[in-house]
Amino acid sequence: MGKELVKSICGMCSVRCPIEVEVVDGRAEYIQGNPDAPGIMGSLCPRGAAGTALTYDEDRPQYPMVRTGKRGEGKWKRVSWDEALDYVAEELTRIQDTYGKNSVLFSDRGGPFRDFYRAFLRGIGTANYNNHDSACARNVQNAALSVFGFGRKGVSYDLKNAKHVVLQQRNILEAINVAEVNNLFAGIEKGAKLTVIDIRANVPATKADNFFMVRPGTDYAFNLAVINVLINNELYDKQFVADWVEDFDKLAEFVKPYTPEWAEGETGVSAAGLIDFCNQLAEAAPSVIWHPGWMTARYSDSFYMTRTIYIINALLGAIGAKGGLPFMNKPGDVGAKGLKSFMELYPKPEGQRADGIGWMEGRKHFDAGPGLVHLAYEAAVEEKPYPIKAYIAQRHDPLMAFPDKEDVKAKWKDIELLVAVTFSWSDTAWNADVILPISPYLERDEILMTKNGPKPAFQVRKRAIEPVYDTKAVWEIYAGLARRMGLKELDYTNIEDIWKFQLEGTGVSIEDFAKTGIVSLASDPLYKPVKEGSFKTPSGKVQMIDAKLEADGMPSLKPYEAPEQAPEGKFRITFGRCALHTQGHTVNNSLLFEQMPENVLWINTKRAEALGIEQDEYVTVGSNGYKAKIKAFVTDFVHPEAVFMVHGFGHDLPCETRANGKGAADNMLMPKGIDKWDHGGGAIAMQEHFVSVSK
Ligand SMILES: Nc1nc2c(c(=O)[nH]1)N[C@H]1C(S)=C(S)[C@@H](COP(=O)(O)OP(=O)(O)OC[C@H]3O[C@@H](n4cnc5c(=O)[nH]c(N)nc54)[C@H](O)[C@@H]3O)O[C@H]1N2
Ligand SMILES: Nc1nc2c(c(=O)[nH]1)N[C@H]1C(S)=C(S)[C@@H](COP(=O)(O)OP(=O)(O)OC[C@H]3O[C@@H](n4cnc5c(=O)[nH]c(N)nc54)[C@H](O)[C@@H]3O)O[C@H]1N2
Ligand code: SF4
Ligand SMILES: [Mo]
Repeated sequence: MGKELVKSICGMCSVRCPIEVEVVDGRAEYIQGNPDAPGIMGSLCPRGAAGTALTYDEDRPQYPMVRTGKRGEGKWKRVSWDEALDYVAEELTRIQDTYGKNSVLFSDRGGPFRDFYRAFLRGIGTANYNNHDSACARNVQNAALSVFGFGRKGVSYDLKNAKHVVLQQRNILEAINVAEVNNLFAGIEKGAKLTVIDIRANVPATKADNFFMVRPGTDYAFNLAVINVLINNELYDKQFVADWVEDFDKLAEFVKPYTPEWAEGETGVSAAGLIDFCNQLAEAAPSVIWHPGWMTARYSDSFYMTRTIYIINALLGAIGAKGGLPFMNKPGDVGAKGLKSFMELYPKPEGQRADGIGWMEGRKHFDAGPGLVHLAYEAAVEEKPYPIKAYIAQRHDPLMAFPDKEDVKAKWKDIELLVAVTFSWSDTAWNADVILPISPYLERDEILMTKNGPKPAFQVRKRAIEPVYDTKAVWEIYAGLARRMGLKELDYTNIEDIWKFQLEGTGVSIEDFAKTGIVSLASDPLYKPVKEGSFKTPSGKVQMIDAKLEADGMPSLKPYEAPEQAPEGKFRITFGRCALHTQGHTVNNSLLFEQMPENVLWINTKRAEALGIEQDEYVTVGSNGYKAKIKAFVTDFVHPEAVFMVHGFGHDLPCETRANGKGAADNMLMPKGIDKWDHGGGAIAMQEHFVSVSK
């Protein structure tokens, strides 16, 4: 067999960096970044490099399984793929015949590989497709829609050409996207300034020109004061505002009370520092990127906070600007034809969504496409507007991604069929009725994906090696279910035919991917000017007043409310990512586990002293009956009101031989947290909880 270099796409997180895999005698030996890919330059993050350990991990589910004991008891029977798919298809049919088409709920991680299985969902007639995003970036998505009329991916970040980058609650050097990191450093080398606004000194803070440690939960106050200064000191882009901002006068009136001196009292950041920062921004405008954030499921005002970020970018003229937030290009923008969609083979399913999005009072302003899955769990409990009796979690671990897994499990108790489609063990898989194990990314082909951006492209994920265990690709699973449920349009038996369907009419053929794995649809990056039609709001402008939001009973310009105070002696729980792990699903990866086997609890020096806690000592962190042991990281560089930990630890599954029992689970420190959500943006407010810490 010899040595081979296969171009593919990383699957260790949702960024999907282009990779090159060295395969020796059929075994994946080494992974590096695809040297032909723009922005990657052959580099990968540590997780991407550890993909081989996922591939050869004996701890992962190796074959399809059906539960034999009670839910969550861990008793399984090995079945063949035919048995597993027959069982799921029969159960889905029975449930739909008994309770109606929409009684099947589905959720996934989102992303560019969804078209085929979303077509399957349309084919079987359920309206209840959801992604995971109410635990992630939904507030950003809905804030972008509210201000610009297009979603968060309607703009990109021109980090290479920026003159000032602002990271507020955005940990760009640990919550990694390799191309973004490389582009940021290219920008910094050319002289870009970096400002970090955070509740602790994260890694980006160590590289920053300005670091503002804000009181947890007061970012909205900080931003309102920035708008106040930009307007009062006339530091905004007057031409851009005159041409493209609607109801600017209402904004100006609204921010009047929010002076920098007022904000100092709320946030702890000096008024003089804030004013100086605003002057720096104005100097760099329009080549400024104030990143709107990513994991923003944190507070009940995170949606409004994110709206202010988009508004500030607009005031600085950065929307559509080089070095700012240029408009994203799709294939059509550069004169190319997009991939043909399987979803279009079927009509949109009829009936109301179970989560109420699009039709229920207070939920009409949300983006209906991927829904808000936590609200569909409510429907499962109440059987309103109809019963939910089957649930497929595809590449989604809601029991770890949402707060308080016992509470979430209780909401699922009347669901008759729980299916986990996954490549690793997870709380959700452990609690399921059927496990359909996916081949990890090195072992599977995937439908073609489109990468929108300055230069849109098509990309292919090709299997680098044959499956190590009895697992299947995502398309094989849904083609198998489609075959059994009479959807002959999706009854494919090889990926080449799928690719051929997708490429129809594009003028591109699968051979064009052979050399680099990527087919670029433009030769140069395209910067589209702001013009008529750029903004998809009713007025065609950046809107301060969102009529849809107001019709749902919420103000567009919401007065600031101070965050709840921690009860005496307690701390606000905060969390984030680290460079070495992806969410909860790499902790058991042998290479990454070796580098970082547990998380630590960041605690401010003064507060630790008062509790008699010393550096590296194990402490107990607890809330509402959950208690975990975790090592203390005592530091001046975290706000005294908060403790911080990396998410994804504290596993308790016996099948995960390495991760079991290591570190603490932040998600367990948020009792019944799924019921606390931001009604403006739709995401869970995970940092509205307090914990105790003891020696
Ligand atoms: N308390 C707390 N909760 C959080 C967070 C937090 O920081 N703290 N972070 C939030 C964020 S930002 C997110 S994005 C979510 C993440 O949580 P999820 O949306 O659930 O996503 P993952 O944990 O990445 O993956 C879920 C499952 O899919 C499996 N999987 C991974 N890749 C694949 C694949 O390619 N195919 C298939 N079929 N399965 C795959 C994994 O093994 C894992 O079991 O959690 C959110 N929840
Ligand atoms: N290595 C790695 N990279 C990843 C992921 C991963 O799991 N591992 N996951 C990917 C995913 S799904 C996502 S959503 C992104 C997340 O990307 P980010 O949202 O950028 O990452 P986080 O580390 O969750 O949080 C960012 C920062 O918010 C800070 N923070 C917490 N509370 C507050 C607050 O009240 N105010 C302010 N100003 N700051 C606060 C934290 O200290 C942290 O530094 O990362 C992606 N990239
Ligand atoms: S950021 Fe890292 S883990 Fe994520 S796709 Fe890129 S290399 Fe893979
Ligand atoms: Mo996320």
